[in-house]
Amino acid sequence: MSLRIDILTLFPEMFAPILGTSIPKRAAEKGLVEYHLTNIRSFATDAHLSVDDRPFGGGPGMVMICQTLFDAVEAVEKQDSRPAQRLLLTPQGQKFDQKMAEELARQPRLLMIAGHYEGFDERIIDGLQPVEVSIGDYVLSGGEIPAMVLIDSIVRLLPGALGAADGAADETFADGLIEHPQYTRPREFRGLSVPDILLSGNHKAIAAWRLEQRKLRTQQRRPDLWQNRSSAMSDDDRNRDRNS
Ligand code: 6GU
Repeated sequence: MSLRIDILTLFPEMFAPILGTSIPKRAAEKGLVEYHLTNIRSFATDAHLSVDDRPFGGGPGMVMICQTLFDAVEAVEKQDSRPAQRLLLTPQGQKFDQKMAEELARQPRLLMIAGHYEGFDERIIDGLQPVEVSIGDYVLSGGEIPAMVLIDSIVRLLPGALGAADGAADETFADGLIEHPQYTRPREFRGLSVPDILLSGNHKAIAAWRLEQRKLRTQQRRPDLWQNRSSAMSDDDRNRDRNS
């Protein structure tokens, strides 16, 4: 069964170039995923087709109203019997990471709510009980780009999404380490050469060099990742690490 992704947004047109390109496009063509875009505004009921209103208590900006979002979620969920994991994109959410991508890639159906404006009426969160997700500590104008970030990272994890040659298993973050350096032809470019070991044909030595590079680069560039990895490891792992 393929993964169904519903996207509720005021700007469905933003998604076409991303979903229609590269891996997200190929995954849909292969039947691994289906994308369903719904414009929240099509559930507006007043003459102005309102989806937002001024905040009670005053303050700047506008707040997404309950009615259009509740109606949209209920209507979209009825389109398919698979239960949907509801996700709401907001800078107040849990920080998205590779582990969350892996969990979401195992679901039968995801329903992403991308808001705009200053925020959501809190009763949307209380009533619809979505998992609130953020992609990092910076402010974006809306949840559309974050939704696309989630979709890209999730879809490429679906079995068969990547060509046999690609493979997601040994990439950065799969095991808490960033990637080793890569080189391709020519062997020398403007006086800069490729490390000799990569031209040696000794596959065991190359694998060992790459692992060492990944560890060194993780320690130097991402001490936060290195710390997490060390504290997650057993004593056996640590001894193996020290002796390798
Ligand atoms: Cl999910 N939404 C918005 N508006 N800004 C963000 C974000 C989400 N994640 C980081 N910044």
